[in-house]
Amino acid sequence: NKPVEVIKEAVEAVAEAVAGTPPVVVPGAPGSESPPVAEPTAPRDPPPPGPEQGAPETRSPTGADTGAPRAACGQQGAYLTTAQGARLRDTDHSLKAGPRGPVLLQDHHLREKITHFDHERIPERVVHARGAGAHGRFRAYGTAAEVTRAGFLQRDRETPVFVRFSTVLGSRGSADTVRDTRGFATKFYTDEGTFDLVGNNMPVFFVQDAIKFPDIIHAAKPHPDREIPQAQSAHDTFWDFVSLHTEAQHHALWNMSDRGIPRSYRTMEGFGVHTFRLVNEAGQTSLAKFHWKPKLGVHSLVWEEAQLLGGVDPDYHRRDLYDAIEAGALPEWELGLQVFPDTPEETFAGIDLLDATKLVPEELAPVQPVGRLTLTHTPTNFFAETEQVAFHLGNLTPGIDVTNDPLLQGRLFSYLDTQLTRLAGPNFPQIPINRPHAPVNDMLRDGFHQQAVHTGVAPYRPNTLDGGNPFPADDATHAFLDVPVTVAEAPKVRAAPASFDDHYSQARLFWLSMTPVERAHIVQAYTFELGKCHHQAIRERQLQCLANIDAVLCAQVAAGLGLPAPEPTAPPAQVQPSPALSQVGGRWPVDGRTVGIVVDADGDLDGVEAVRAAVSAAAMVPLLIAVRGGAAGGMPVQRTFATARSVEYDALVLAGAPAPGPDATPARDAKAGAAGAAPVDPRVLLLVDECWRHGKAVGAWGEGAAVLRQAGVAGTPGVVTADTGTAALDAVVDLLGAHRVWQRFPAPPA
Ligand code: HDD
Repeated sequence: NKPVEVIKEAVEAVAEAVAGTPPVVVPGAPGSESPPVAEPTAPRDPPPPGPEQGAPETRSPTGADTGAPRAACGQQGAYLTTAQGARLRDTDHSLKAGPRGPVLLQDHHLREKITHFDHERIPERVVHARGAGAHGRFRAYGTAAEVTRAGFLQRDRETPVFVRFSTVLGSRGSADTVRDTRGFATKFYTDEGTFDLVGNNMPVFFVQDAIKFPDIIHAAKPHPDREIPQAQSAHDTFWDFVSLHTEAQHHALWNMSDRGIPRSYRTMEGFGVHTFRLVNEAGQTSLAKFHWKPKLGVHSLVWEEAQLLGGVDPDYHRRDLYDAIEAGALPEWELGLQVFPDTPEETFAGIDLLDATKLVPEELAPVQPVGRLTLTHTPTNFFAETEQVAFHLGNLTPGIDVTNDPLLQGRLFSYLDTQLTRLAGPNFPQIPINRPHAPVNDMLRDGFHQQAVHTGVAPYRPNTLDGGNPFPADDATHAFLDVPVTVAEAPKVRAAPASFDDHYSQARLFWLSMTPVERAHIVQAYTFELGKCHHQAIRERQLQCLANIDAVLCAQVAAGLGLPAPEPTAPPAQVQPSPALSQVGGRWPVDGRTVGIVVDADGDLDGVEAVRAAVSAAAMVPLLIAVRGGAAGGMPVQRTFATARSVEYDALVLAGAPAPGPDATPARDAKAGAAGAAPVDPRVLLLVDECWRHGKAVGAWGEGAAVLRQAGVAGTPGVVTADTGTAALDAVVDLLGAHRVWQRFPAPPA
């Protein structure tokens, strides 16, 4: 569903690059009027990456720019070869003793081809296995210079980045729109070394100490006996754990909120979660939390949409990210810092900054913007880049250091460790996507898959034989500084500070900060998830936790489950709500949003043409939906009534009232006919019905208005009609700026 212009541009770019060859046509591309060309037979070089595709810069394993073209090894020249470069004449037939005879063991090409295939898969990430990535750039405003000496945060400094978004629980092939936390990991290839900010779309975490990480993940992953359910927390072991291990309640509440089902990676906030220690040029330190603020605002799906998408388009978030970049709607975030004084208590406004189950409300410590991230290119190759990228919290650069947060400390071990299995050995930093852009001279040698051909004889220090190289750096030459914080003399214990015992006050703060519609969604989410648990005792124990968060929350979930609401075990905490935590309200850009346009051969096709152009001009994606594929009035039809489902569109515009297609469901036709009007294809009525239920803007002009009447939604909030297509679109886009028509939900925001 790339806009045709983009496809055409890409095709032209490829054709230009492959000089002397006939233009390439993407066979069957929507709107392509040329017939598919015959398979090219004249030898030619591989095509270069498409215009929207990036690739890791080709650096030598030591970080120096080789100036070499990006062409991957294994894909050079015009001819098919073995892995050793011997040219092959046939890759379709095994070497046999006669055409009907047995295959010969001496067929090296057969064995090499199958062996390599057999080993194509690597272990998926133990968590965050499902993800999508993109290349981009980060430009600093310079506003962080007072608190950190980090070079990439100095004014106007531009740094290449690679970002990977992910779900936590599902396997590599799981659906994108499940209810889960999302990962938001950013690799900054700075000239002082690589800095990785490995965060989530939620500012708090389930556990306070990394030693509990295997427990929460074992509880949340599928049950070990039957390996179900996939990619979700709606099952007994998850709620068994979080109801017993009550420090998880705050994060669980975020997962049950709309944050657990984002509309898009592009509409998620990101959080570094932990408190970091920053150091400025003068050596002064401060504590800080990192935030990513999306330009498009924070928006979510509604639960029914998320569930439908799991079947209709399991790759929804991945597709959305790529489509937006390819359509030129480049995703953007502002990086911000909450800065706190570095006091011995390491608290701010009474909040323990080392406790990852706590956030600091923005009303108490504003998020100060320090730079802008723009994603500019999709990967050239998913495996090489998105799958092999390896993040690590220990990848720090001068000016940013860690704190004693026990969750952070354990992570410092885990990320390097896990890559040794996942990427099979210690040389994974040499994989192109992981290569630093700063020069590397590390004295690390040998190991599996060593790419570097190291020179010299003295990978040790001190030495004279390699002229003393490499030399230690200092402040002036940008050495990393381990901040010499005083470590208190204390007994060796397995214990947490008393402040870590408060498990409910911030969960309550979050709940009280939600608007009524967001609270209603939270109640529905808990009711769904606990309704999926088989053990009554687990439901009851979780209700007890909810009672300790808020009596109304508990009562409403209990009512949904048909259980009595327990009393809290302690009086509820007195907390100030933080309006910044709500995602309802405000108006936002609509870049990269998808507008479905229902067309009818008898409708106003000129008007459709104008609407399509206006949607594209607003950096949104128009998708034409018609009874059958091909073209309508010369415009490409991207969806038919058989392939279209409402959940793909952020808004719907109707340009006609299409009669039932030959493959429409007869029962619904009869019903529509009985209403006295000319029957409309029932799948169009379903589109309208679902869009309406999900709070989406719906517009119509001309005959399209008849569909609204027949669907029973005419004249309701967020349903507009106009004389022309562009006027209808204007009204729809205006509504889309608020993300949803919130008035349609049973509990509208106050
Ligand atoms: Fe983690 C991956 C984020 C706690 C152990 N984590 C991983 C990824 C993200 C996070 C975004 C995917 C990176 C990618 O795209 O490759 N993790 C977090 C956040 C945490 C957190 C925000 C808490 C604030 N993680 C955490 C703990 C541990 C781990 C406490 C272990 C003690 N995480 C891992 C891991 C993974 C990982 C096993 C799996 C794949 C990988 O690292 O490279 O090491």
